[in-house]
Amino acid sequence: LTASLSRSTADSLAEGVLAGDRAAAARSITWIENGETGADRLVKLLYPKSGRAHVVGVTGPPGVGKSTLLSALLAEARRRGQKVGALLVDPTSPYSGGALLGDRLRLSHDLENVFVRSLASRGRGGGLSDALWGARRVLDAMGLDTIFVETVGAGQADVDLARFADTVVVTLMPGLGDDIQALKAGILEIADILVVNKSDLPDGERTVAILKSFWRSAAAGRGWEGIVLPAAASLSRGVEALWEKILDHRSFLRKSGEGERRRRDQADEELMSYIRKEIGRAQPAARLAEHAEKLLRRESDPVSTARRLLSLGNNRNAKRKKR
Ligand SMILES: Nc1nc2c(ncn2[C@@H]2O[C@H](COP(=O)(O)OP(=O)(O)OP(=O)(O)O)[C@@H](O)[C@H]2O)c(=O)[nH]1
Ligand SMILES: [Mg+2]
Repeated sequence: LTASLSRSTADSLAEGVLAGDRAAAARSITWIENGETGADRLVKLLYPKSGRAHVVGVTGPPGVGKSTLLSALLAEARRRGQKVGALLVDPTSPYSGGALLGDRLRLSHDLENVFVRSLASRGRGGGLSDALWGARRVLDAMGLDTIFVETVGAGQADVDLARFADTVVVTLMPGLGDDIQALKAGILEIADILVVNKSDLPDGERTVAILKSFWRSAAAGRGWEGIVLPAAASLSRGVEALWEKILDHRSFLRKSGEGERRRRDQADEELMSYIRKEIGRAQPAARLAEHAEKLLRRESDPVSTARRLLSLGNNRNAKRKKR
């Protein structure tokens, strides 16, 4: 009974999402995050209807003004009649039952109809939220033109974002351009567009100049010369220019084939995220720990154990399917 109930709920949620219903979208994402029975079916139903939305990742060190910038970008996009939404991956604050981070993302009047959702970044050592792919498919199938994703720039999450977003906007602030070598090894490598926010503060121009002279974008050589833009998000300065650049990058992706290349990477990544999920289901952490114990006692080796665990997983799935 529970199974058929969740099946019909999944069907009606999917219907709601496809009709653009924001309540249905919010519920769907909660389902996906909590790994409810039926969430798999929901993703299966929505996936074929997705793929149209442009995904823009906004990342950068803590406190540079990413959320303020995002909020201004959402308002700008709305003014231009675009359907937009945002997913905030927030490793610094505890999961709040899906409530948006009201204090951080100051929602102006223009944003009343914009779908914004925070996701806890749990699992996978500092990487992006496991539920992020599913949440993206929900917003995508809802018919949004652009989906923004905010992450705090920190190691693994950056690498993951580069294989999630179509366009990566890295946000910095005055002074942060000084140690260009340190930045180069990390966050600058994934950027398509660099924004020096808080350019109302001293040294804004100097930081822009330093970055302009040293930084080459991730797609340099493929026809996209990265651009460095000053902005002051809290004063709504530089936001229009940034939105224009995002649109330019979108058309570059389309024309150059780079967009297709990125989508192929994303498909790989999305598949891997579900493979990891399936392995986790078939081999719960407790069982993995038992196997690790055996390895420590040298009763087995990791190569054979991994192979055995994976084929065990397959048999289980095969049995489940037959039932
Ligand atoms: N002077 C100045 N302050 C700004 C500007 N943009 C944002 N701020 C302020 O910077 C602080 C941090 O802004 P957020 O938008 O929360 O920054 P964030 O990067 O999203 O922060 P985390 O998500 O915690 O990493 C807030 O107090 C903002 O008001 C700006 O352009 N100029
Ligand atoms: Mg923020």
